[in-house]
Formats: sequence, structure tokens, C-alpha cells
Amino acid sequence: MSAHGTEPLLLRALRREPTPRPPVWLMRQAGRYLPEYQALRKKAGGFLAMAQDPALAAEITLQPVRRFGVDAAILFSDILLPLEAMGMALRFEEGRGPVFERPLRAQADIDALEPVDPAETMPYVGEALRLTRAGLSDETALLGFCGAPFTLASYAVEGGGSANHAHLRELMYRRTDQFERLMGNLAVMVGRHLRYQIECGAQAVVLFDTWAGQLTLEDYRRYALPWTLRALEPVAGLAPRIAFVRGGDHLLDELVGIGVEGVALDWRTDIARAFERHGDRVALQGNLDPAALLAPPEEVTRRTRALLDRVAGRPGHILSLGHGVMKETDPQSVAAFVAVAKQAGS
Ligand code: 1CP
Repeated sequence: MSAHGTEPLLLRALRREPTPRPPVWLMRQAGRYLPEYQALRKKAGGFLAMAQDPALAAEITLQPVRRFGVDAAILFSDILLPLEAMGMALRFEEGRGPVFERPLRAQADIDALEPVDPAETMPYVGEALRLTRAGLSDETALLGFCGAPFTLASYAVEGGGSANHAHLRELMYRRTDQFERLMGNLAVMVGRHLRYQIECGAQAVVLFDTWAGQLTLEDYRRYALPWTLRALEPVAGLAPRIAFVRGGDHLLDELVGIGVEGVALDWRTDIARAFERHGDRVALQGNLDPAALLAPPEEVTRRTRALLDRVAGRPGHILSLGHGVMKETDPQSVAAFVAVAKQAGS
């Protein structure tokens, strides 16, 4: 055993310490591409019922750890659950995704959305984290996560997924005071939720700002970044933080400037260049194209090796995808991806 004992590789990589091989995990590593998840889903009913049942959520969190031996477990939950905890009625529709019955548009609705105590309103999260930890070895890191205020606002205002976020843009540009009130309340809620997860055993947290990549640099600075900073501040020093923006290549300097310990790269970012520019300040996660996992396992192996060659063993690399695993993915391809990390350095 090394001098580090059983400390998860992922935590060492987040401190940019050299590791014998890169730690590996995948965004959306639990879920519909796994037959064992499908089997549980048939019994349990819907997504919400599973995510809000601590024993089931813990079991689903552990499925990809057991199958692939990934170096981190990420709690099976969703970024939208804190909005539900704040009183927004939410359902997940088959084939369509999340739907809020009453999107936040009217000023009265925006004013009424207040941060709540996660320990009271989302105790299933804390319980699922404790149960998951009990099923993990010491070498495997447990990750909590939250959506960033901007991405949460996009779902709350649009009522679900949206191609152009027109309602959100209207709120941002025409009713800026109401937008800022909403973002302020979301930032408080996100900070509390991250803190609660750390208190319940999360060893690092991921902040997903999936939709912020649609903003120009100027708009990101004006309408998203200030509230990301506020959301992350309450957990600074408590656990390492990883920030992700889908399509965020043009925002990379800003993301590094936030002061997070890790930045998760979208698959379109050149990881070697990102290391050259930022590798002395943050750990970098990524960034195989999730669509590459639709290729046969040999091709996945080839592309993953090529990615590791580009990183060239620099400290602070966490091998992952540039976004979530697609539901059409063959688990064999995920196994091939993970195996490359496991063989590296040996
Ligand atoms: O079984 C099902 O039909 C549900 C599919 C599903 C799953 C498995 C949803 C609905 N959410 C999740 C779990 C989930 N979501 C996890 C935990 C599991 C893991 O990573 O292994 C995490 C971290 C998320 C995060 C999440 N949810 C994000 C941020 C990351 C990202 O992928 O960009 C976002 C944007 C969501 C919203 C959401 N939830 C579910 C769907 C289909 C969507 C996307 C909706 C859309 O905008 O089109």
C-alpha cells in the first residue's frame, strides 16, 4: 500500500498530486443504458420514485461501481430536485424528460420561490449518501452535485428542456431585477444543498452548468458567473469542487478563475491546450466525446488511449467523458473506456 493508504485517487488528482494512473468515472454513469437499472426502473415506476427512495437511489448509484470499478460514485439524483423541494411541482415524462407543471414566469411566482433547508425537504439525499458510502470501498470517492443557478433558472423558467431559452432571455434582458432575485434565491439553495451533501458524506461536489455555454462571454460574466460564485462560496475549503459547462470552451478562463479545484471539459475543448494554459491552477476532467462510446470497444480503446497520450501523464487529470453517457451506449464500450485508465501506468 502506498503512503496515501486508501485515499481515493480522485481526491489526489483534484489536489494535482501525481497518481499512479488517472482516476476514471463518467457523467451519467448510472441510468438507462444499464440493464440492471432498467430492471429496477420497471419495478419502481418512475425516475422520481427511484431518486427519492434512499435504498433504491443508493443501489442505482452503486451499479456502475460494481460493474465497471470506476473510481467515483455519483449520487443517483437530479439537478432539478432542489427546485421541487422549493415547491415547484415536477414530473419526468417518458421520452420527453423533466416537466414543471407551472413554469416560473409571473413576478408573484418568482417572488414566492424561497430557499429551503435540504435536511428537512430532501432528507432522502442525505440518507442515500450514507447508504451509498456503506457500500463503497475506501478507495472509491463519493460525489455529490448540484445544478448551477443559471441552469436551474433555465429549467424553472422554461418549464423543461428548451432549444433557445427564449423565456429566460426575456426575463434576463427585460425584467433584470426579477431575474436577479430568482438567481439570488437559487444561489442560496445551491450553496445549502452542496453543503448538506458534504455533511452527509460527499467527498467532492460537481456543479453542472449545462446551459451556460449558450451565453456569450459577456453575458456569462453578467448573468451567470456572480451567482455561481455565491453558490460555491459556502463550501470553499470543505470539499473540492468541480465545475462543468457544456459547450463552455469560450468560458474556460472564467471557469478556472472561479477558484474551483477542478474543471470538467466539454468534449470539444482541446485537453492538451487546456492543460498547457491552466494545468498549474486546476485539475482537469475529461473529455472523450460521449458519442465515441457508440463505437465498438476496440475503437473506444484506441480513442481513449489517444486522449491519455495527449494528456501525457500530467498530474491533475481525471479521465471522464465531455458530457453524459448516452442511453444508446453499449456497456461493453464503457468497460473498454474504464479499462484504459486501469491499465495506464502499469
Ligand atoms: O430513467 C429515466 O428516464 C431518467 C433519466 C435521468 C437520469 C438517469 C434523468 C432525467 N436524470 C438522471 C440522473 C442524473 N441527472 C444524474 C445522476 C446519475 C449519474 O450521473 O450517474 C445527474 C448527475 C444528473 C444531472 C442532470 N440532470 C443534468 C446536468 C448534467 C447534464 O447531463 O448536463 C441535467 C441538465 C439534468 C436534467 C435532466 N434530468 C433528466 C433528463 C432527461 C434531463 C435533461 C433534460 C433536457 O434538458 O433535455
